[in-house]
Amino acid sequence: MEKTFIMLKPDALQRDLAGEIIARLEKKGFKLVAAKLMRVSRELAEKHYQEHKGKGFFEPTVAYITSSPVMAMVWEGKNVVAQARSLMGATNPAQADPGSIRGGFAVDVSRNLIHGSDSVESAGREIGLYFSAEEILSYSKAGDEWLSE
Ligand code: IDP
Ligand code: MG
Repeated sequence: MEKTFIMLKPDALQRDLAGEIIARLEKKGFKLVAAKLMRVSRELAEKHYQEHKGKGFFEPTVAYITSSPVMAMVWEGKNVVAQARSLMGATNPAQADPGSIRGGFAVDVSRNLIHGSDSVESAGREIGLYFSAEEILSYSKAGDEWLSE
């Protein structure tokens, strides 16, 4: 089953939105298969955002992500990479659908609450940055057969 890397950024935890955001992913029908509350080091943040190195927002984004604890998670489900991005909304909350997480709970691109992998390939890379293989669980849930055939 497809997996994606999701991170609740420091503002999500500081603003008490962790439960609300996790609930949306749960209610959608995705399965949480790994989670840890952690402080991201500068070294890890630079690896995470390596594709943006050299851009103007790189340094502020690394500072933001390392400023306070985050919750790193792996979620599993059918087309979860694209569907989680859809639940998150556009990168800039000002342009995000108001029903989305970023559109509903954030106002500025520099504090957009949540990270989600942008492709299956990125998901594999990002999951590997934050989790070891043993930390990713495989289990069935009672409602699995009611989510897809
Ligand atoms: P994404 O998080 O929707 O994939 P990316 O373009 O990959 O968006 O940018 C990574 C992160 O960098 C964003 O989520 C946001 O935290 C930050 N960021 C992107 N563009 C800007 C900007 O123009 N100003 C400030 N921060 C930005
Ligand atoms: Mg991105």
